[in-house]
Amino acid sequence: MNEKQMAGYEAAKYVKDGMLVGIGTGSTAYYLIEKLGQRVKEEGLKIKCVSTSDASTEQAKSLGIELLDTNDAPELDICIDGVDEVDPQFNGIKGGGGALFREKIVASSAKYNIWVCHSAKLVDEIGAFGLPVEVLPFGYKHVVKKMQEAGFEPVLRMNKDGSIYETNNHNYILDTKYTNSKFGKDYAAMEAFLKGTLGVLETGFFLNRTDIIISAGPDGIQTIQ
Ligand code: ABF
Repeated sequence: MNEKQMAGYEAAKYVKDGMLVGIGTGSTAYYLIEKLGQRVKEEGLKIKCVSTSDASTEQAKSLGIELLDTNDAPELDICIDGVDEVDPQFNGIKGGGGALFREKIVASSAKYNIWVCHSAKLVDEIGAFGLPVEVLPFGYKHVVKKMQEAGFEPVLRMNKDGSIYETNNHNYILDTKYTNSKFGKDYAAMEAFLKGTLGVLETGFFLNRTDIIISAGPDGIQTIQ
């Protein structure tokens, strides 16, 4: 079992019969969904899930997991998702998989959040990964200009074939270096500036938005409160 599988499978233990569950996106959340599918099949686990991406929806459907639209599930019992980078203060970065907007909506509707990750995602200080920022395609170059003026370094995410990457919401993503911005390490101020910029829809800053982190590495599983 690889580390991401260990973390995903461990997190699946927190899911109990009758729960409404937010299921995340990415290669670690993949294993959470896989284990939930096994439990539905083998134990008759009764859960309803809200997915954060088309990819996770397809995987859950293929495993016979019952899905709900987020609009039909006002409050979830738990949401389990991956993360790209997280520091000891639980300042997290998400969006490497392009699902940050739906992930933040689903996570915000849950009573309890868990992030699952390889231990390599645990850093002393966030910054190396960059910050995915979801923007409306209409006028996105005006957003780029405003961000550059504030010291951010946004780069439009592209597909391998040279086309512009689009999220499941048909928006664009600006992958953004932020360590040279005028905000220093004030991530909350950065997020407020970005969210106040016309055309920015959501950022990959997930600041203190999880209750625990389950990480797995060469030394095994670690649950961080
Ligand atoms: C998801 O988890 C995404 O926001 C993020 O890109 C992804 C990364 O995790 P993994 O390493 O598990 O693919 O929340």
